Amino acid sequence: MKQKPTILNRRQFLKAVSIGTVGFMSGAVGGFFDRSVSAAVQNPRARADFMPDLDIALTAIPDEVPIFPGLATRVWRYKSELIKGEPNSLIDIPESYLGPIIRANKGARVRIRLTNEVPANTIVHWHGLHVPADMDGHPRYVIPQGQTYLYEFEVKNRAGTYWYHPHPHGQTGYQVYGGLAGLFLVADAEEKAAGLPSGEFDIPLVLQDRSFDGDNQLVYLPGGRMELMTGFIGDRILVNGIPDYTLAVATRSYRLRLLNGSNSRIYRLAWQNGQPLTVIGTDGGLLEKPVERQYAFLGPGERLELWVDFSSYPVGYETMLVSLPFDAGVAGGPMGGGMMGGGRYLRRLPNGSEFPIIQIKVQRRVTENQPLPQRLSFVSRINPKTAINYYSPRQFYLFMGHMRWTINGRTFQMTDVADDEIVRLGTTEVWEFYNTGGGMGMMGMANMPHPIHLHGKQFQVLERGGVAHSGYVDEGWKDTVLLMPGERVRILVGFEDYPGLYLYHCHNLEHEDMGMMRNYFVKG
Ligand SMILES: [Cu+2]
Repeated sequence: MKQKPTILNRRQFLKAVSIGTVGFMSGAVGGFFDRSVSAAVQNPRARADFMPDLDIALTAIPDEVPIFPGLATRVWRYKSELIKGEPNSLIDIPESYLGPIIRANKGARVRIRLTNEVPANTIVHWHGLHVPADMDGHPRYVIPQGQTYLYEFEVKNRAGTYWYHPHPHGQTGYQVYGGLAGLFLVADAEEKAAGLPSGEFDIPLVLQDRSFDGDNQLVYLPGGRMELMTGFIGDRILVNGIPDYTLAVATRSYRLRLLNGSNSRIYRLAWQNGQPLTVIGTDGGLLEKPVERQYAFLGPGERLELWVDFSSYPVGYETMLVSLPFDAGVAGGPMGGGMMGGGRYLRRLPNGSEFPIIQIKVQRRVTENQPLPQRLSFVSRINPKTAINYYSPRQFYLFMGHMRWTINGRTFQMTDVADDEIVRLGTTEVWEFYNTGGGMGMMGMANMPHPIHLHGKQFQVLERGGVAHSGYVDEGWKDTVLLMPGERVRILVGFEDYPGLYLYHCHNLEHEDMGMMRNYFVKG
């Protein structure tokens, strides 16, 4: 089961990462991997008879944007153009450099023309969407600068908060960090019937952490190799690409759609004033009914939808959405990933520290309001007994081997699939992930949280075991599930509709880029 560490990939990765320490977004970073694999696979499935309801040109460009007073910040971002569709299908978040919000109805046929104008190979992954394998943004489909990749797919997902970001192997962390990410919101009749706050009362909130130098430029992985083991942790919290984010609200209810778009930071969300969180949705859309939590973890890649009512507060009232402290595990020795030890670099806002995320100000009084719906949607439970391997789940051990994070001791190879990574189209399975951590890191035992993401599928969490943690929202549909050190999670996943090669991986983007990612093959 164990594989030898792949020296070539490791070198390629370290090379890719070193770019970040010498001037972010300023140089050419393309061409790290085998072009014979990635060469110009434009789109084998584009069909002449595809009649899109929504047609969008999405272009990745280098740009400079004002984030702080003074010098503009060099970023990479998505600019977009609506070629066909309702005007509100494509919305730029005001004052944000993040990608536009793409809005589509369930059942819509979507065409997206991705053009690459950044000096690196790239490809876009539609995180959470159930699409054919060659529409999913697998790294083998990367396109070089100057080329276009045509996506055509039908939106089969239920209403929910999905998102998109680059997925070139070894450079995902760098490119997402640079600004390439956006929301993909799906609507349907069931969501509409639920009667949730909409329009200006439905607020997208993309949470990311960043570090900037004295010239307002992004700094990536200042901790070098040590920081690869833990993942990038920034010292500024940005919401929708904006620092010190303030949300001015009216005295009424809101729907807040939270995405953790950070490379590796985990948030333990709570209201500063002690009121519980009212959670109405997760990765795969609305829950059946609202649930309350004193706090909730949000790992990289995960989404959480909150309902909150400010009607009982006076104008002028202020509160905050905060991240509460938690034990973020240890990688690279007992000193917490170089946070203090080794003298290599100082992390001012370590993972698991306490900080404000969003400042809320009640700014105006309104009289109309919408109550919290007691019924949100229908979530069809997968019967565990329908899983073909219910009594012998497919097992995945997450641990460090040879100073790299692995899944079952393996790391990513572009088209590699092991015998135990092949599933049959039309079946349902139980997959069991063990965060065994363990192994020796660079300076000792390595134990870290790992948010595990499956491409192309929504799944249901069957049960958790191992160490006991609270604060998860495992209800409803998920595409990313967080495992704290020592934890075990069983999920139920169905392999419907589409055969082909898909990814599963840790969504700590530095872990992913290191190769904590594998293919699984859906055999038709
Ligand atoms: Cu990980």
